[in-house]
Amino acid sequence: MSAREASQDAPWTATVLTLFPEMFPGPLGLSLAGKALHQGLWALRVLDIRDFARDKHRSVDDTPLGGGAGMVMRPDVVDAALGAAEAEGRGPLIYLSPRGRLLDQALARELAAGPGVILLCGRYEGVDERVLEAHGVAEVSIGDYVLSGGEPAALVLIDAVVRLLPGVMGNEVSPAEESFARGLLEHPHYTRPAEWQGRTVPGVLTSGHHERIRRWRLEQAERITQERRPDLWARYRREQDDSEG
Ligand code: 4HQ
Repeated sequence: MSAREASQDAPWTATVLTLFPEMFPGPLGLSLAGKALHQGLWALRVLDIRDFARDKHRSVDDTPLGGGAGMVMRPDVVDAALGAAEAEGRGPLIYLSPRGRLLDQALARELAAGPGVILLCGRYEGVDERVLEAHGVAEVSIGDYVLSGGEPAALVLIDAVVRLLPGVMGNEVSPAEESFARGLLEHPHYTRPAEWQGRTVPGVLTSGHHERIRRWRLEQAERITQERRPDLWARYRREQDDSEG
């Protein structure tokens, strides 16, 4: 039985709720994720939030109570859309928002281990708070900056998860071996020619000495992490201590 059959038939499924369904699959229809999508290694369902608007103008937003700029997505419309998405199951309900838990490799791994995700993409100033409460929606942020909508964040989250699914990575480094899995930034990479515009490749990489190459790459990854990301370096050192001690 294949990994997919063992996981009870349906592949990992991203359900996206959006006012801009044309943005999907977008870049996820190409390259690694796109190939895996066509192979059925994961599935994408896109629901147009506007389809759940009930009035004749199909309005999805309204002005903020208390005043102020912009518009807020209506709770009744978002409720109907979430209800439709939840009826089909497949994973935690997540609203993309700068207020959420920061997306990192650990969260990507957690989500990849489950049946899928239901992603609510907000536009305007966001969604009426009560509908998030009523559905017990979790919030995830892709970083400390402001997007004009949740859709690019949803694309980022799905990309980070899909490449971890069984069978998706093909010939490339397995997710367990890649640098970030160990909590380090990547070592430098080189290809031919060994000299280019007067710049040479570190000699060890053309030495054929696999153990020395492995050690050199680890040293470089550690040096770069220490220099650029003291936060990741501190955590890496802690985890090393814990596993040695
Ligand atoms: N937004 N990480 C505001 C984000 C965002 C982020 C999404 C902007 C939701 C209403 N989402 N809308 N950063 O900036 O996830």
